[in-house]
Amino acid sequence: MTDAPHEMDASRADDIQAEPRRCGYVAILGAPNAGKSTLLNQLVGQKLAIVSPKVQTTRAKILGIQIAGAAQIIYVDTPGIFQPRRRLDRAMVAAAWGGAADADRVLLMVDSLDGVTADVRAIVEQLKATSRRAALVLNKVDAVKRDTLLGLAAQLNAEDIFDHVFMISALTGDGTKDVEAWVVGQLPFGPWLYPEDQITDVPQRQLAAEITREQLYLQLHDELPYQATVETERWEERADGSARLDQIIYVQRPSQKAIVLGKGGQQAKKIGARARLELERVFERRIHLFLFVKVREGWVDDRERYDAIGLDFNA
Ligand SMILES: Nc1nc2c(ncn2[C@@H]2O[C@H](COP(=O)(O)OP(=O)(O)OP(=O)(O)O)[C@@H](O)[C@H]2O)c(=O)[nH]1
Ligand SMILES: [Mg+2]
Repeated sequence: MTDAPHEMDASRADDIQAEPRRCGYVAILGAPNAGKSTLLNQLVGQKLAIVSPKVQTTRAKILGIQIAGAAQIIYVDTPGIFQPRRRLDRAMVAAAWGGAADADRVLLMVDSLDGVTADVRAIVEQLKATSRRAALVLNKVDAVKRDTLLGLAAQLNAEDIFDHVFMISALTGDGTKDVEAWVVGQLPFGPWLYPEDQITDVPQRQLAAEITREQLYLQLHDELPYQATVETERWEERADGSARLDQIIYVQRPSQKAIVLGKGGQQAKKIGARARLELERVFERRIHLFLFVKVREGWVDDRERYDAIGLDFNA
């Protein structure tokens, strides 16, 4: 009798052997605002990467790990690729290409509303120059006409670097299951690289900082969000199951601090209130959020800030 459970375990082990495990990295590349982070969140089924209508929202590589049958897919969300001008730009674009170089497969995501922009053309040229093949993911099908999509697909397919073309909406999830199914078949056979319950490499403190930075992108205008960075300085567990978070918003100039704070601190209050709601949703617990705004002139040339973001200062 005591043998029964043992026998069941053995048969399960056989099942796993019947379908060999696969594991690999799949980089999601594209111009800023293509919808890469939206796709990552959609595929993993959880918010790991922040999303905004502004360009250059994502600053560093983010892993989203998904298990599909016998496969462990490690998606790599990357910063948008564009013509870099400043140090932070360079570090972000270098992080994106680094993600592609390390990946088993590349998905090139194109915003179908924008079409083949100069940035898209430059990415295609770089893929060609490095003999990298990719799958083309035309995104935002919910917002464009079918004819536009077919035209885009034909135009990009002529480049002869794409093994497959997908037309999806990362926002609604339309077509994303097809991407997943294709990716699984592309992954090399081998053991899983991450524990089964791990879904990202982003530490909690950093995700929390990103969620506040998302509010800067959603609530502030022009260049300001780009001039700011957020760090979680303290994460304190409370006996009642809630957590207290202290975060610092670094800006470059006193005039920017005044904008973030707003009249009588109203703007900062609004940013904090929305960020707290989103933090509670993502972490599924009560959060007490304390925001501080500090001027750190030239933080964009401060090595320590790059380390905190996970970027290479010397890229
Ligand atoms: N209509 C529509 N909008 C989308 C879709 N996918 C993403 N978006 C929107 O496009 C904007 C950019 O999305 P992100 O996911 O932040 O884009 P990204 O490529 O990660 O941008 P960066 O990190 O700046 O490079 C957001 O406003 C999204 O809501 C889609 O399938 N349809
Ligand atoms: Mg992004």
